[in-house]
Amino acid sequence: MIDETEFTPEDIEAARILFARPATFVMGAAKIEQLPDPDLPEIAFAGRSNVGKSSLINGLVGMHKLARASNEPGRTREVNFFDLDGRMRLVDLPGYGWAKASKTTVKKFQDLGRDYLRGRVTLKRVYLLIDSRHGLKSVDTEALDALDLAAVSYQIVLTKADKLKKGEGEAVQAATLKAISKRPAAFPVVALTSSEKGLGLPELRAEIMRTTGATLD
Ligand SMILES: Nc1nc2c(ncn2[C@@H]2O[C@H](COP(=O)(O)OP(=O)(O)O)[C@@H](O)[C@H]2O)c(=O)[nH]1
Ligand SMILES: [Mg+2]
Repeated sequence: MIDETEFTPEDIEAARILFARPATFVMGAAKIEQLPDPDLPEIAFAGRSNVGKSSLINGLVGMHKLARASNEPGRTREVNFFDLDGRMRLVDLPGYGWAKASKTTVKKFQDLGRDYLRGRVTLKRVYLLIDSRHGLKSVDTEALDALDLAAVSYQIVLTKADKLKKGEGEAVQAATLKAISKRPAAFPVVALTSSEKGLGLPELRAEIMRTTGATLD
């Protein structure tokens, strides 16, 4: 979990209020030319298909159906933009590692994700989601390399912690932290979350609020 001592109860409360405000779907972009104007700070969520990106966005804003959460990989082949209270955008990036998609399709949407990551001036941080039951896999290494290359600040977020046994979360957090310790653009904290149970979400909201510089007024 994110080190809670980093946030005061006031920080956590302010973030709770902010994320309870209206969140709306802005658009899904299938091409780099279709992105919205870069006029708001953005936070992006990346990770393999099915890792829990859409569920995490839903969990953060407390809406079950804002971002589509589904087992159908075809629904996540766009860069999806969500507006939070006109103050920031949450960005759902195309998932990688789908077994069923063709090589060309995979490449097309990975290129889109990569172009977005490289060129987006308003992008404040990328959260790279990793299933806490599996830890970092070789398919994730390519994503980490791309993020380091793009020099975008990123942080690992472990998902589905509700599926772990007691103590396993801390172990996978420590192992993941060790694995990324030499990566230049990695934020040296690994968050442990469960969108299902809300674990780690108050701290993640506070961190996003801080990272984007968003305020309540
Ligand atoms: N148990 C559990 N399941 C989750 C959690 N987050 C997502 N899931 C499930 O994992 C599957 C994929 O989630 P989704 O958000 O669509 O992943 P995405 O492809 O990365 O957007 C869905 O069946 C979700 O219900 C979680 O925190 N706990
Ligand atoms: Mg999704």
